[in-house]
Amino acid sequence: MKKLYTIIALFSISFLSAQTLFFSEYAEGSSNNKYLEIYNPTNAEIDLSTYAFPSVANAPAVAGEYEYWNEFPAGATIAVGGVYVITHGSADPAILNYSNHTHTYLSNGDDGYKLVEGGTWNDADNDGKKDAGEVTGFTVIDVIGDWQADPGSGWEVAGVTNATKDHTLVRKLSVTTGNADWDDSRGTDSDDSEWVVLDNETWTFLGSHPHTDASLSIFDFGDIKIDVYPNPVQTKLNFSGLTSPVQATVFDMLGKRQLESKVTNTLDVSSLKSGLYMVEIKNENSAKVFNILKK
Ligand SMILES: [Ca+2]
Ligand SMILES: [Ca+2]
Ligand SMILES: [Ca+2]
Ligand SMILES: [Ca+2]
Repeated sequence: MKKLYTIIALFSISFLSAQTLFFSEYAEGSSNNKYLEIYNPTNAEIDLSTYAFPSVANAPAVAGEYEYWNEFPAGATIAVGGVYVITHGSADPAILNYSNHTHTYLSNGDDGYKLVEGGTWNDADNDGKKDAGEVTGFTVIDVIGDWQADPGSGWEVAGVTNATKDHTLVRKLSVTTGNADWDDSRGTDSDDSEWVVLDNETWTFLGSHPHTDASLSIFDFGDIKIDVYPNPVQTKLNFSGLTSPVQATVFDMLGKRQLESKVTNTLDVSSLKSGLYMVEIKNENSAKVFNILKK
């Protein structure tokens, strides 16, 4: 149990000090059906003027450095719990419908993108453009791919070869902040990856985050699989797959206990105020911590 409390404490600290915007979805489909979705998990609207999404095309000119400094349009913001969608300008209308910003050079599978904040610009050649190497000192918040080398056609994610090409990637519900470590984020299999790899041209999850579709929210609890939904939740959180009651405890972002109950099928969360919470479920053999958003 000590270990679990340590994990909870760490989670709480990260919520307080380091929760950031992150890439919630990525699609590299057929022709120009490409997009990046960015999610705001914080409790404040975020002004994107100090953020950028620099990239490298194929192999980087200088390993580890960006080639193209891509900025958000003036006045761009992301609401609390909202998403910001960057699409190719010639994407399918079903994608363009959700577009907040169009950008022509999105990845065709082997081009690394990073979500970054801050940085200092020195316009070395005085051309008014933020050329490669001119912006330094920025903080990398999240990544899809890296700037180390051309991966070939695409990067492997969750054990799926070339997952960044002709697939849609959706960030798991359990992810609450960005991760600058691509190898850690992509993982090696469907359990340790922060991403769910979906078929080419899957756009069902575009335009919002997080998602609780069965394929995204089922997780292992001991030797059974359970599904928790809906999320975001308004009144009742449903548990499917549990065969005997578990102890459920709900903590707020400060790590303060807000609810405690035995649960087999549903947990009434109607008394909670709106916001992000952490739920711990446990029985004699297993324990699991996940996040919910109360509407
Ligand atoms: Ca493609
Ligand atoms: Ca490319
Ligand atoms: Ca320049
Ligand atoms: Ca989404």
